[in-house]
Amino acid sequence: MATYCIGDLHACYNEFMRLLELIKFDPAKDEIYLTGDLIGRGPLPVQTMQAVLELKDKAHAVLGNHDVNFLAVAAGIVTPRAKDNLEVLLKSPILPEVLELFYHTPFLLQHPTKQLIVTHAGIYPLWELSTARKMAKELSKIMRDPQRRQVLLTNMYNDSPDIYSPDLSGLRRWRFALNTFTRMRLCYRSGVLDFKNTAISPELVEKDGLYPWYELGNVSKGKKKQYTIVFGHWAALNGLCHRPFFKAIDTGCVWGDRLSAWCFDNDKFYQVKSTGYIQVKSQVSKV
Ligand SMILES: [Mn+2]
Repeated sequence: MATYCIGDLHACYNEFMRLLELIKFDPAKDEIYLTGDLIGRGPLPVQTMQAVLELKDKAHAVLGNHDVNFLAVAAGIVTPRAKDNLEVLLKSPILPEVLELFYHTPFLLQHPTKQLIVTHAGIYPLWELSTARKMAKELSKIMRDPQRRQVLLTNMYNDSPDIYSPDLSGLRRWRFALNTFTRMRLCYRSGVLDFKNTAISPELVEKDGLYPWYELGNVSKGKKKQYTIVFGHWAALNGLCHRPFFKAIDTGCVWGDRLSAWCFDNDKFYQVKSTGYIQVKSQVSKV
């Protein structure tokens, strides 16, 4: 059985189907781990979510910031932005199924037998894996509870707190966990997160002491069982992080680049070129 991790789909249904063909995906033998941001910005959210629903237990996903934003839009907390292209999904008959799926989609996936961890943005560098697992579980509990979910979705658009403390409680604790699992990119050695920068530069590292989170990560280091952490979210990295235990697999399909799969079992990458968002968008408007 092969385990494939697939990067941020962002509603790029056509590329998703071409990638499944390329890897000769066989639902009888293979399984897929999706790094989240299944929808948002891209052209075909209904078809994409329909495909994910049809894959049933052959596809496992984590929640990304765009998926969580969709939940806030569906709950009437924020107005949908045209550029996110979510309205077609909000009006679709599969909406209840999609919402149910997202409410039960975790923030961290650990493979039952292979040394594989998947999250959307990464693992906060000051956390042991056990803490990350605990925080992800806490957060999922909130997402399944309609009242507390509403509180979190209403108050999630905020960068504070920017550093973890075990004493964090309530909304601040949930929001910190949500921000690390779905939005994190750069971090100071002290553990303070930075949400302003999206690209890595030598100046940021040398002058400001700001590192990609995985440079500081201690989840796999020195452990008997070394986990490979697979993540998406950071399209600007575009292939700059393929290390033995960290794999960044969002290769910017929705921005016109590529959709990528990484196979855990043979450590190979498989990629299809994006047909280009603008081009596909014009197809949508014809429907
Ligand atoms: Mn993202």
